[in-house]
Amino acid sequence: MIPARVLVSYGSHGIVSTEQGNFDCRWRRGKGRPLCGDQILVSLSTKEEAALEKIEARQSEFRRGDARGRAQLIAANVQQVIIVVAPEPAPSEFMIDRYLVAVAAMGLKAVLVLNKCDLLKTNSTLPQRLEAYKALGVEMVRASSQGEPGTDAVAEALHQRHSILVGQSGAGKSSLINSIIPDREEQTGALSEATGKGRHTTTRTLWIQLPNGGAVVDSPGVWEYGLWHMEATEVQQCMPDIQDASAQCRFRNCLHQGEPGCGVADAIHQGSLPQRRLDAFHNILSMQKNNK
Ligand SMILES: Nc1nc2c(ncn2[C@@H]2O[C@H](COP(=O)(O)OP(=O)(O)OP(=O)(O)O)[C@@H](O)[C@H]2O)c(=O)[nH]1
Ligand SMILES: [Mg+2]
Ligand SMILES: [Zn+2]
Repeated sequence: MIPARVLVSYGSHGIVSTEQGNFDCRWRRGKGRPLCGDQILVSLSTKEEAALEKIEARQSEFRRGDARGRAQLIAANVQQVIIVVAPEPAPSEFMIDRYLVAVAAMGLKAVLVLNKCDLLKTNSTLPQRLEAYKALGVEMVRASSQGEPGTDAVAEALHQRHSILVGQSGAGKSSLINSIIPDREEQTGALSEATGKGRHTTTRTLWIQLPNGGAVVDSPGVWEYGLWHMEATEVQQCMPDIQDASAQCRFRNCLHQGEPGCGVADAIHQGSLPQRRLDAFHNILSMQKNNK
């Protein structure tokens, strides 16, 4: 048996990377279903085919909620989530807030990328809206794969780490990776099926090794990123600014919807908490209700 990394996972097989090269690998009944990014043990039957023996314990699982609020697993063993946002397509309101709740719930680190800066109009309010997340300790870097300021800052954020790029379809995730890894097409040549022929839209979650250490997962863009089912208290624990302000609420189970003695309402009134963060909290709670 030899160790392998799952580059892409299909229903009954996947492509794995080993010290002896990449192999098509069969998943086997009773051995579990590997995710992109899983570390596994495989046995090599012929030179061309490998079979799954064991999935190693995961350090993390990146997930999303489906339309019914059930958790769907996307990738294993990432350490940070790079949320890619661009002037075009205009970011969906509250999507960043939902990603940040998910990242906190998964115990990962978040980085915001303001991409396609070449398209940024001087009067755009987007940079300012993204800078506001700095108050939550989220780093924001600017990038463009078609002009200034280039992609160096993103390359630096990815260096020696395991990251997943997420965001809306068309935000430029794959273009960022192509610009950071010039030989990417070569590396993923065997995976052309996974990226879809004649289309640019990413259709499969792919693990891509970085030349100087680390790896980046490219994932299909989403229209809306949904959360899996969480209780209101758990959502709040994943929104540190709301959680802090709620320490002053008179009622321990206050949902900050006009209850008397609400510390969150006070914080907004005093200007220490933006109204849109509370709106995001309520947006998440109402999406959670629709899930059930
Ligand atoms: N002007 C400009 N266009 C860009 C930039 N990055 C990507 N694009 C264009 O935006 C479109 C979408 O880019 P992709 O890299 O495929 O976007 P993606 O986020 O991977 O999209 P999905 O795979 O569907 O999630 C393409 O037509 C790119 O040429 C950029 O920095 N500036
Ligand atoms: Mg893509
Ligand atoms: Zn309250």
